[in-house]
Amino acid sequence: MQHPINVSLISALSLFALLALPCESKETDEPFKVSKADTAIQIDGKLDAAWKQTEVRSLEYYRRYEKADDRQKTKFRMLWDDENVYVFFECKDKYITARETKRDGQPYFDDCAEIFLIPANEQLNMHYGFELNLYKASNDFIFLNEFQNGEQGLIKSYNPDFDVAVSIDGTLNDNSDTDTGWTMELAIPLKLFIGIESFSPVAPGNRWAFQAIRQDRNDATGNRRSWGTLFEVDPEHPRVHEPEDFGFLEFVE
Ligand SMILES: [Ca+2]
Ligand SMILES: [Ca+2]
Ligand SMILES: [Ca+2]
Repeated sequence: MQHPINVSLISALSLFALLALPCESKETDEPFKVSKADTAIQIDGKLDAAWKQTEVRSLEYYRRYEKADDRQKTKFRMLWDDENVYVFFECKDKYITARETKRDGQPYFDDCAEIFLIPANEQLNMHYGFELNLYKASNDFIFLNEFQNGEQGLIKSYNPDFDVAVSIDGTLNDNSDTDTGWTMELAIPLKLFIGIESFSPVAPGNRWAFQAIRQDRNDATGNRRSWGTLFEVDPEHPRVHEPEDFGFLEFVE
């Protein structure tokens, strides 16, 4: 007696097992070390002394690059103290561009720095997002990966106060010359996380999940840009908001 249905079931189960194989886990990656700032941080876009004492890592995972200049170097750093977490992007850029000026618009079509924070030691289905272009136009939000029926929800009305400074070495929106690059420095107040700060407080040895992204637009018009991430996104589904692609940071003294 034949049971073809069982064979299909086994095949389906094998396929499912294959598909369910986890990607290389970010939990085994070396966490990104975030040192405590031993002096007051001036938010001015400059790499002052305190920034020399924390880990620096490049955003090596490039996507959507087409041209020779689409993979420009980005160095990333973070610090913390009792008031803020600090973020510093240092970006090489031959063609510095910006258009968006409104809050919660589309800075991600410009040269843009982005950090997504899960203030917990687990890749939860939510993150705080900060995306800023060189006009400091901020798209800030709380992202919910599964709001309802498996669909994402985006709370863009989250409009926190935080400090940001940009410095530009080159000419903005003028591609007749060759620029050198830009920096962005952020101070994100810990009070933005009131209510969940007890789960993984900002203190030595504790971890948060996070992702850092740099968007790079080099054309005067259109929305074409490449991007680089600190942690690799799934090449089959290159989307920046997937928590399983987030890595971890660790607060250290
Ligand atoms: Ca917002
Ligand atoms: Ca220029
Ligand atoms: Ca650019």
